[in-house]
Amino acid sequence: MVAVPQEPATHAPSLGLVEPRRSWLGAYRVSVVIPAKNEAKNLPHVLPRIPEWIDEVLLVDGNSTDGTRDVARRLLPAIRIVPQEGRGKGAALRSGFAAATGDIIVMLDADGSTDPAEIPAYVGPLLAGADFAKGSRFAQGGGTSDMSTVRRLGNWAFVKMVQACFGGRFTDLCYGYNAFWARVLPDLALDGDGFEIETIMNVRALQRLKVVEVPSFEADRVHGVSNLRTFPDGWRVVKAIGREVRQSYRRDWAAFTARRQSAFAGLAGPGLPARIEAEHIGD
Ligand SMILES: Nc1nc2c(ncn2[C@@H]2O[C@H](COP(=O)(O)OP(=O)(O)OP(=O)(O)O)[C@@H](O)[C@H]2O)c(=O)[nH]1
Ligand SMILES: [Mg+2]
Repeated sequence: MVAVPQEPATHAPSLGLVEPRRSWLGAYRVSVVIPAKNEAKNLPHVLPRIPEWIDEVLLVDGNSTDGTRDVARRLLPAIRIVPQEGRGKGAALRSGFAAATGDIIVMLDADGSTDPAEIPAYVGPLLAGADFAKGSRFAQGGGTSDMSTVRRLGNWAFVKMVQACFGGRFTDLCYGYNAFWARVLPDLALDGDGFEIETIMNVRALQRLKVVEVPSFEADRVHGVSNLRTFPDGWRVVKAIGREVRQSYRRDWAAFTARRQSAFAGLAGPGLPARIEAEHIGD
């Protein structure tokens, strides 16, 4: 058997790119945004796995007290540490997106459950014409070993709820591994602070953008405990879906009344006398 040369497992000292490797990306730059709250022990399972052709890695630190920032700088000297404005994963991601300079933004977690080696599977569909590449643990080829039955049921119910209101054939709603063109950020107009951020993002993307689902595997977090509290955070997701539905109906109603008003304005305007004149000419 021919021995296949192995890729080095660690980064080059800076995020300098190897040109031939990224010719397929053209001139586009890719940023990776990673929210992290006390993930010092997990970062060694994440940062060295980021492909070397990534232009920029931003770690949004949630006031960690376990040396997360130092570990990140040691593992990846070129990393940008971004302080978060506000509290929660949603606030962290919004700070990271605002600071990112890439044309494409990839978001993934710092706990070792989302594998940076999957990044090309997200970037590919974007280059092929999608606006938003949405990770899914339940699409064919995806999976999870990090989801309790209760969370699985909750996610399934949320998917069905959103499908009933907006349609679509997507398979996952509350997953933290996505990628999108930075230019769509104004369309998403993100405003959530907590774990509902992914739901808000996905629901808006599904309504407004060209979305492709990417099968992804979510592994167990390597060390530490989850920041997510199943029931309070699940309730935040329910409220976020309710808000999106209300906003969508309000928008539809406003569009409907605007259409009706312009139709009436057309009837009462120059159109009507012209028709009457035409009838007289016919007499
Ligand atoms: N900066 C920042 N990061 C956060 C905050 N809350 C969570 N995170 C990060 O967001 C990512 C996802 O959080 P987790 O606690 O793993 O939540 P989860 O993935 O839903 O839960 P598990 O499946 O149990 O891991 C991790 O990288 C966290 O460190 C926060 O308030 N600020
Ligand atoms: Mg996690």
